[in-house]
Amino acid sequence: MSLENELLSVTCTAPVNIALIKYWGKRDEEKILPLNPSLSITLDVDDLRTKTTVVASKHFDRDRLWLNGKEHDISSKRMQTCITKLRQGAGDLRSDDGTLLIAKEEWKHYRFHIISENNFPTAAGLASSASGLACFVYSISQLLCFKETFPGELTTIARQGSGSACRSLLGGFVLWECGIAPDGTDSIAKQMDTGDKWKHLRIVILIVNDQQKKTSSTAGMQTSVQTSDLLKFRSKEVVPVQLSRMRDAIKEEDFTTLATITMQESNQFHACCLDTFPPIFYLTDVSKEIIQFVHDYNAKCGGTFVAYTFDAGPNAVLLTQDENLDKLVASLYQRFGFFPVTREGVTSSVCESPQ
Ligand code: 2P0
Repeated sequence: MSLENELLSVTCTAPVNIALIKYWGKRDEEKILPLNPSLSITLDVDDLRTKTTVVASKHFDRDRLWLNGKEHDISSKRMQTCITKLRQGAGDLRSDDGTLLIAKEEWKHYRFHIISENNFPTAAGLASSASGLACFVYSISQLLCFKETFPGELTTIARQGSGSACRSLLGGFVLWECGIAPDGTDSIAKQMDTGDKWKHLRIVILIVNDQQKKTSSTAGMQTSVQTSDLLKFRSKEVVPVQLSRMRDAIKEEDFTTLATITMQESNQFHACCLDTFPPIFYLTDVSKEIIQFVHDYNAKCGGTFVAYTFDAGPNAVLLTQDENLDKLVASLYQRFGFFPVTREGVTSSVCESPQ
């Protein structure tokens, strides 16, 4: 059988992940090695995904990428690094009966057309680069029959597309190891916990603003590394302790501790943004009202029933447990009047987690 004139294609989806222990700052810009480990939860929700189709042909003259219907430059160093590393690890393509269809050496003659779509706002602090680059790397790896030379290698490639993307390749609670090796081979993402015992966890996403943020995460964290003493202190002194507590909380199914650390982490990340010079403001007045609402809600209920976390944008991700969901949603509606419909620029959706 010859594939000389065939178009080969594969379509994959990748989910968004939400960091509970935040990644902010790199120790190596080129290889995208983080200052500290981070921990995320992968969201199992159909309306927060990237879907990517990769078509390969010997007859394409170059690699091309379309994102949400618009052609994008694919010549960035990050994307080229990912494609080069994926090509290097390509395997033989065989038919079901074992017949060799494309030998691994042949892939260098193929070029890709990559069509990617996010079904949620891009670059609004909703982890679009995480699901986007994870899907980009994963779908090309599938097409190329990529073979890992060490466990977690694919996550090191996704990491070089965008740091947080490495966490979107796995489900449940995912740890992105900081690593110590200068070549970054030990800075991989691993599933820390399947999340099977956390099926009652619910995520409520409040879209405060779906516009693209002014300061990209990449640029923002660069300035933070250069100017924020708080970030240095946090990565060395705070994150290791919080990560260890979070690990125990996940294992012990301790929502109160998980929720508390999640809020502290979010606050410290945004404090680092404020400690950056010039400061970076991702939270808006509405974001701050949501923070106040959560603390008031918990105080009124006499415990920790809901947590918030904010990434590099104003949109809130709330964590709660199934038994509290209806009450929380009713209170959100009473306070903000934005559930379940869009009102005053704020929308919300509820999803199950983890994946
Ligand atoms: C996180 N964020 O852990 C943190 C919390 C934003 C705030 O990962 O430069 O888009 O591509 O590695 O991965 C955003 O950073 O940055 C991010 P690059 P990325 O989810």
